[in-house]
Amino acid sequence: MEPEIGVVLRGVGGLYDVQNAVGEVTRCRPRGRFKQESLVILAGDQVEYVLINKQEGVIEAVLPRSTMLLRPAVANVEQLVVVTACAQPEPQLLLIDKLLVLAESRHIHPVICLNKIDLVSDTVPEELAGIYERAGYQVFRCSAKTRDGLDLLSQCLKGKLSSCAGPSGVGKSSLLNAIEPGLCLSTGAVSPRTGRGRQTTRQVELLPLSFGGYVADTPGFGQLRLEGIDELDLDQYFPDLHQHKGDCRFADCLHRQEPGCGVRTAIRHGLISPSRYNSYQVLLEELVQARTRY
Ligand SMILES: Nc1nc2c(ncn2[C@@H]2O[C@H](COP(=O)(O)OP(=O)(O)O)[C@@H](O)[C@H]2O)c(=O)[nH]1
Ligand SMILES: [Mg+2]
Ligand SMILES: [Zn+2]
Repeated sequence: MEPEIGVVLRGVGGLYDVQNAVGEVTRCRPRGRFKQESLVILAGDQVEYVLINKQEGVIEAVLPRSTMLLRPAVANVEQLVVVTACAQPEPQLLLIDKLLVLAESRHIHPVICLNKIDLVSDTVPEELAGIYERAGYQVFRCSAKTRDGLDLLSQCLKGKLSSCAGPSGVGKSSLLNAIEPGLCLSTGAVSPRTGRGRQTTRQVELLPLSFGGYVADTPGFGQLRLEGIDELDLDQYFPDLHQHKGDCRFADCLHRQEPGCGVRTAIRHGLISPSRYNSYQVLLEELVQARTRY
């Protein structure tokens, strides 16, 4: 029988739900050699599988991955939607910048969603959006509650494999529920008893969107550590800083105290948002600390 190609939606106790191009889902087990060769299958993987009957199949091969996120692990994410609330909880600019660096370093296209605009006056989202639009990012101003901005966000999700990221309580599940009412994701920020989000699943699941595309419902990228980034490369993942690097006197300028630094000149001229440079400095220090810990 001709093998089919599909995308892994979720793993279920050693089996995998695979969806083909016309939306049919087949529960598949991996070929025996996957275990022998300790090959891992992730949500988001494109796989080749053969049907053994109407509902069951066998995964024969995993196609090469274009991108890869860890903790939670999900393959082939094209777009990272960095979600923040305008209030409740307060935006954490450092975390937003860290998620943007993560995406940039993995060649995943990041966009930003400012949720809960209904809770604040217009100046709050405009100030936040200003920081990120100046840095070249697309910013969506949304409210899962009033449905403001959801059409534009849906358009951005259409036909792509996206993942939402951001701290618990910002409204990731609420946004997805509002965009795709059939999903019925559980919402409600923090359980007062455990202090943790109510969503306890650590498994990643890809949610098919009725208008085309998938969103990974991840438990969030909580303990986010930047790993495997060279200190000298960090500025590449800050496009707004990086565009001034050519003006630095030294090619290996880290934009700290070096003389003739084009990045710091740009900041003095108001061309870079101070919060972005602050995040760069904090993350650079984190990378230095991680390197010198041994
Ligand atoms: N006012 C307001 N509340 C929201 C909005 N989006 C989500 N919430 C509330 O924020 C809380 C956390 O939402 P949830 O979707 O669980 O956040 P998640 O942890 O990021 O998935 C819930 O009580 C939601 O009802 C919004 O746009 N406006
Ligand atoms: Mg949630
Ligand atoms: Zn410099």
